[in-house]
Amino acid sequence: MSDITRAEVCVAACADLFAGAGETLASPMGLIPSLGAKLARLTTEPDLLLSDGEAFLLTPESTVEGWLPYRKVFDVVAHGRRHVVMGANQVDRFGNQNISAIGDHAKPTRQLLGFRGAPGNTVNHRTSYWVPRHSPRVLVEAVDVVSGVGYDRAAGPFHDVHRVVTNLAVLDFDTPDHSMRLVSTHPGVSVDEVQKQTSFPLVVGEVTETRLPTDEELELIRTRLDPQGKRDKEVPS
Ligand code: F8G
Repeated sequence: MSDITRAEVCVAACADLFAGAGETLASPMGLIPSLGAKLARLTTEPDLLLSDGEAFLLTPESTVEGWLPYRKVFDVVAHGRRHVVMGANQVDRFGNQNISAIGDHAKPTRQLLGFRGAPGNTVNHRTSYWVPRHSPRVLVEAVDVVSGVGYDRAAGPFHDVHRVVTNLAVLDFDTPDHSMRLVSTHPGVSVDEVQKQTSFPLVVGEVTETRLPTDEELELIRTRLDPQGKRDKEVPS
């Protein structure tokens, strides 16, 4: 199907983040990760729990199916049956993430969101990142401030930075020193292009092409999950 968009490839890659998750709370930040979590729930992961981030558990069509008030989210974080997909202003080769500030900490040039739940998330349960614009200023050698904790810092037994999905590629940390590795490039993207848009040398082994969504997944994305096509605004083809 030649009309599959880059955004749809990214949604399927985000759905694959939850492969094998079972009865886990998915906490996807942003549109594409949210579509991915809902897609996983409707296909391979029927037990995945989706929260509205406020008080309820919802079905993919936003019907209330449970009560999860804000304070209870902290219990789930500590318990560890959660997989958060956070954004990142910067993410480095060991998976440290920055959503707090840019520049020298004593006098930042930009104040961003703050630390939010990032430190607690990364020490307690599986964390992935979504980067809609893969560029050298986001994929940096070292982050300016550590919000989410990476593999080069002592982060304890539950630390598990799983993958980074970007508009160009899928990356992970499955290397001897947990340095970021290129897993797959999206159709039409070369390994060179991904490297050029990354400030540090990626580990490049057997790189595959990111899979295309199946016909069933495309149908779900286009008719049930995002009929207005908002996904293509976040990731233009
Ligand atoms: C930069 C860069 C860069 C941005 N280099 N400059 C500039 C140089 C840019 C702009 C300006 C602004 C558990 C839990 C929680 C909770 C609980 C429960 C979490 C504890 C819930 C509530 C809470 C955290 C969830 C996310 C973040 C999702 C995104 C954003 C973004 C963009 C972060 C990517 N590299 N970058 N600039 N949150 N958001 O040129 O300059 O800075 O830039 O889990 O919360 O508290 O905890 O951020 O920045 O996951 O992904 O989209 O702020 O919008 O506008 O791009 O234009 O002003 O000159 P942004 P942006 P200028 S878990």
